[in-house]
Amino acid sequence: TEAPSYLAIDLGASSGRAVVGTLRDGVMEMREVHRFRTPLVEAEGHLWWDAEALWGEVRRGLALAREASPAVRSVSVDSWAVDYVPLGTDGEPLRRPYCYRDPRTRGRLDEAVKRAGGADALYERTGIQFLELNTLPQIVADLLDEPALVARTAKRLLIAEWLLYKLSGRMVAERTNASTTQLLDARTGRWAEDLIRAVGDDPARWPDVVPPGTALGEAIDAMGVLVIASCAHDTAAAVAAVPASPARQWAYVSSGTWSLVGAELDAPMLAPEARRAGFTNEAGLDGTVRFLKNRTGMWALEECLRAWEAEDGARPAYDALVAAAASSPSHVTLDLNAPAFGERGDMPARIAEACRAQGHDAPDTRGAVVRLILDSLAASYADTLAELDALTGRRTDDVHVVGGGARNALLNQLTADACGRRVLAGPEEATVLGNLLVQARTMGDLAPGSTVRDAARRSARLTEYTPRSSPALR
Ligand code: LRH
Repeated sequence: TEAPSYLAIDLGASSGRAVVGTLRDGVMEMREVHRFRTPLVEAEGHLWWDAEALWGEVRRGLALAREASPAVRSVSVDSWAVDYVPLGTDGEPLRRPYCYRDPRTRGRLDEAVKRAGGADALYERTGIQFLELNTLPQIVADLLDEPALVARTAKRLLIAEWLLYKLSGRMVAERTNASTTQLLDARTGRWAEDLIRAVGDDPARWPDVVPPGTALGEAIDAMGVLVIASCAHDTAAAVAAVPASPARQWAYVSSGTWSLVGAELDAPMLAPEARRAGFTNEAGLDGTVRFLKNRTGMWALEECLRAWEAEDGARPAYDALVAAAASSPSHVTLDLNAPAFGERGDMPARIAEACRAQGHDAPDTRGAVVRLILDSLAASYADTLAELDALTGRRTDDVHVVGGGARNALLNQLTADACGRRVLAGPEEATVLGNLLVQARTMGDLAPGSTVRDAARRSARLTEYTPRSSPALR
């Protein structure tokens, strides 16, 4: 009999891909059939996602997957979190979705906290870190800036779920993604309806919450392919596929545009210390909690590459830059998590400026800039790991680095050095792997007794990095 295949469409803030996975002897083999830059629109002084172009890429991915592998049985979409498409009563978008980096939410978090009855109450209820990019401040911005549009909004769908709706005709909020809105009750995993009312909105605008692994129905234009809500949040899919061994205490860095640094817990930690340390309790697969902190990831480097590409008229070679960084001495580290680095544009200038503000020279070569970024990321992972261990009262043995950033060997070594822990890197396509494995489980294809993580471990190849010295060994 033919080995079963599935299609994962994974949408990151900088690029998207469609990958066919085939399950053979408990191992998920992956083959990319489509890759594209995530379509972004800068217009009217705002940053938006081009939702219609995204839908075009999803359809193209599905068509290419069916060509490549007629055995594809199911499809799922995951994406970055928090952003949403407002829909009218006819189910059509009322406007483009805003990008979470749009500055319209400035100051809206404070307003949201006020409406929600204070910081401790809001955190205790939702468990979600306080970031202006969250859905909650975005909704407050909508209510204040475009009340007429809100009045016409019948439903809101997060990006992945909007595409699942386009594919299946069913409107849902998948729990892992919905948890990032800051509008879900962290204990029940349902909409916090009274909180939604307290901030001035109507809970009827959100669809029913479904758990990851829910079959939604046949795809509208692909006969016989089942649409499944996998982990719709990319980070949840990646954490589900961390190839960790149950015998070790492990933490993860899900390394992409963002680096999500944290652990998997059985229950949320909702105390004010966790809030003050900036940790979040996002929903994971099967009732687990993703206790993690958003750290700036490859964003800073991606933005430098974009600036240098504009300067040169061609994209600089990534590997050559990392090689130059490897032979550049360490200079200073910056807190790249500071708001000044969160906005689009001028990244090399922002970095130079921040160095001078601290009384240092600006890095004088591109290799030195990249080195500074990687040293800064490693330092920020080490700080976060220390906070994580202090909050959870355990000592991490292994740091699993998954996602595209795991292919950066220099960063992996710097991370091992800074954390004083063994780093296990891979898989690079952890999000896709998690997405595919949850589909396989829903289809009943995982061997009896085999968990998603067991299958992830069998499917992954890991590279190990040991600390060269142990400055941070505590
Ligand atoms: C990573 C990610 C992250 C969110 C951010 C908005 O892609 O989903 O988990 O915090 O995007």
